[in-house]
Amino acid sequence: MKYPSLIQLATIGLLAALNSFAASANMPAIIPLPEKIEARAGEYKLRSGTRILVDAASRETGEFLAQRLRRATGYKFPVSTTDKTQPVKRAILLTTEGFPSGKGAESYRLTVGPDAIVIGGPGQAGVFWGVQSLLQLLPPEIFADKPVKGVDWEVACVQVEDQPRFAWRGFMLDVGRHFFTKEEIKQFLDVMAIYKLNTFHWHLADTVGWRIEIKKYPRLTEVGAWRNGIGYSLDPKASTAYGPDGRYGGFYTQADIREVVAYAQARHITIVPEIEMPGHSRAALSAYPELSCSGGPYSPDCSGDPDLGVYCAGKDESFEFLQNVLTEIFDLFPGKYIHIGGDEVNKDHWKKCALCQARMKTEGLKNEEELQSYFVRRMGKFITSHGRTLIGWSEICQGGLAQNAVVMDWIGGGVEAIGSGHDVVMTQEEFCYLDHWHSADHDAEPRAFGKGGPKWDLPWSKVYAYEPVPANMDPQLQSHILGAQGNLWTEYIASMRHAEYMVFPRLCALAEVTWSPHATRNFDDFKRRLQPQLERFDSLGVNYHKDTPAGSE
Ligand code: TNX
Repeated sequence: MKYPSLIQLATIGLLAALNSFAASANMPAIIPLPEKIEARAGEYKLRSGTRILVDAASRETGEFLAQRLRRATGYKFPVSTTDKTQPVKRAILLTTEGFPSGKGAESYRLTVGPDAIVIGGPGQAGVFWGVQSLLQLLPPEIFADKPVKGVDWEVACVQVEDQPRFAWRGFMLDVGRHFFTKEEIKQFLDVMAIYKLNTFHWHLADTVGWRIEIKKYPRLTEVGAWRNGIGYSLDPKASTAYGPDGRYGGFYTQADIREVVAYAQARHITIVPEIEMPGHSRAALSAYPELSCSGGPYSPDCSGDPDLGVYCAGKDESFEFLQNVLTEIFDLFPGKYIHIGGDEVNKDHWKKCALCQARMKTEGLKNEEELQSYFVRRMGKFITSHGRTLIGWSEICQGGLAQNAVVMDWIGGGVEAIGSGHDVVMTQEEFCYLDHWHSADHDAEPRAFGKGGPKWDLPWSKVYAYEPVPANMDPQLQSHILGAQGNLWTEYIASMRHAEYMVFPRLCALAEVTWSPHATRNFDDFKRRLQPQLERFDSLGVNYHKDTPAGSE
């Protein structure tokens, strides 16, 4: 008997025996909501020794599931490659065989019947997301790190057919303002995977911290990764990110980066690295001040100089330096997109700099906006020549967009960019900035970003209401919207627990915005499904914002 028919048999057999529940309150609580989900009567029970059967392609996912299940249940889940003679009865089958690829690599089908569980998809990404849905069908304690006694490890029978709405379902973490260790990054990746978020945007360099080892320029991390004091009026004791000499900061070695990239890959998450240029670059310029217009000095400290730091656009050395940095970045990050920042460039230095003005003359550039565009285009050509795609914040649109560039729209520009054929990732400040307040009651919360007015208040209900596709957009152009992303900027964040408090559960709402069909968006149902997610966070030891957000009642 061939595999597909085995799967079909398992599926058909289960379906025939089961009835649908009518009431949605009895529906499983998966976030993000699957495209199609049908509850059935009966349940499947995990037992010690439950077999996980895999085809050759699904081995790694099978091992992932076995380990995850083992931690909380304490049971053993032997993983074996099916040899087609083994009955699926009582086992969990993960397979790519017999699933046509027509629906896309991230699609999957999950069937839970009283006798077997089958997860299938055309590729491993889909099978892996199917595993995440299965985990959410189990009691929340399944996410515990140690065996939990007295829990019935039962899964209510269900049939799920699922695929994402958008290809880019992102989360950005600013490790420049606050340094997160590689273990903390892995914790975020773990939670992202639970919500089928597949893009981790790693903001690796900013004004007050350069966080990635670059072999050719050791001073970037020797000097740029450490500052005197935590700054931002934060309590120094709120953080543990201090070096042996008491300075604040830290960085990832290239070995750390490779480890994290592999960890993300195993969870079907792509990492998009960001190296800020030409602005927000004071940390880099504190190490190599000769790349600025004035020659420095600069420091990565928070006090004093409010200038964000800008590379001199007149010096060829600036481009040479950044190209050498990106060459090492290409080697470490295999993904398609390379983020070059591009936001909030203070152009005052360029206005006063003879070399920048000379560059504008020779290149026929009318103003400093066009000089910024020249900068980004020049880097864009380099990135394209290495087979990658440049992505940058809204401001890369100023003075003309580089060819093939992707815009990350935080303050506009996206719609115009789409009009001229560019792709866009939507991350509008008002809906996607997880450093803003959870509610209007600022006194009840730790300091967050922004003051005065509802613009800065972002309850999860508002994230949930976010629609990445602008109203009235020509349907033909909508495919240029790759997806959306939530961003955590960390000026006012000094610890992992605080970061988690800012991110969750708002990121769960964004996961649903980016994965689930728009037509199924339902605030009350999301609220119902959120409750068990919070219990999952408790089991995971992940912190989250607990108060009922204003406006969600
Ligand atoms: C704007 S979004 C920034 C960040 C800040 C953030 C605070 C963007 C490209 N730039 O540098 O941290 O606002 O919300």
